[in-house]
Amino acid sequence: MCEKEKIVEVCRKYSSFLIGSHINPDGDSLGSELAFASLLKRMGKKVKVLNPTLPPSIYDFLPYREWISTKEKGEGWEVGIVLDCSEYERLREVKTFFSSLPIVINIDHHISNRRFGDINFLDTKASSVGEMVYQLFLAFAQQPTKEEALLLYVAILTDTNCFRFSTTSYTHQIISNLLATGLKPQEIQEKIYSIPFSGIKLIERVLSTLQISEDGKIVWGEINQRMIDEIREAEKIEEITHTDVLINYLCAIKDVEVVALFKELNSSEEREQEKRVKVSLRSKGKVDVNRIAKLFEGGGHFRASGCSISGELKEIESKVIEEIRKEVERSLRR
Ligand SMILES: [Mn+2]
Repeated sequence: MCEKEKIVEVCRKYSSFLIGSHINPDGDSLGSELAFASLLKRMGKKVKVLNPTLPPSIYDFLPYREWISTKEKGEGWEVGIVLDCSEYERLREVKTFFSSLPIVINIDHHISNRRFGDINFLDTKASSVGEMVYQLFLAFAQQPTKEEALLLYVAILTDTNCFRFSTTSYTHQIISNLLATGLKPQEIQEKIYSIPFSGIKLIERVLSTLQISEDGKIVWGEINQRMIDEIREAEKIEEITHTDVLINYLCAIKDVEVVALFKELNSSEEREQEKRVKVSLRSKGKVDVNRIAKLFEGGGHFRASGCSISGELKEIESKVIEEIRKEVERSLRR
């Protein structure tokens, strides 16, 4: 029996499910977990979606967004389903609610996945977990509803950076089937990718920090806490959204192989104000940035990875750039 069939069997047999995904959820984790939760609910199952952190506000428009909770007491769920999450640690505070369950299903496409489930449905070639969840719908002999199709569309759209990375003809066939439910792709893309003025002001600041290696293969920039505070004050806003899409613009620079963005994390996100820097890494396809992220206890994919390191921004920057240089040299020499 293949992993998909095992998942169908478990989902038919049991009646209560706890579904979760990684800290700071993205479009793929949210779309995948909500679509799968909706399918199970349609089958009459008891379902709860439990995440360590709430979604960013750009995803407020997603159907069933209100199902996501960050609180749980431990109510004797039978099956845990963890999506788009390479390891238990990325579930942070809610980790034990999943790891203590009798059956855990792990559905993921990260190369760095640790196979922590009782059933591990892993496909590192899949563009997104959304694509894998679509396959599960077929394994259940179910077509997605319009709402579920929207969720899966967002999952695939965002993880492929608008269908640029890791897509195959099969990915586009799935997209075609999803759109056939009546989705309006342009409206959805505008909701996710239009950037507020404050975001553009932040890009202006980040561009002024850009550096490029002598060989032109590595580009990096930084977002420090001062920039964020100043823009927040000038624009009179609470939160600057879209800091994550910024790195994708930098990937457009010609002949660059690796892009890195260093972002000082807001101390309130972290326990006891310890200084941390979030490092986002992107590759054009020749250099495996997952190998670099792993050196700093992070991980992800060949072309997109990240890690979070405690310490001072400048120090971390030079350490990471040093490792990127080695990896670029190693990869391009082959
Ligand atoms: Mn993903």
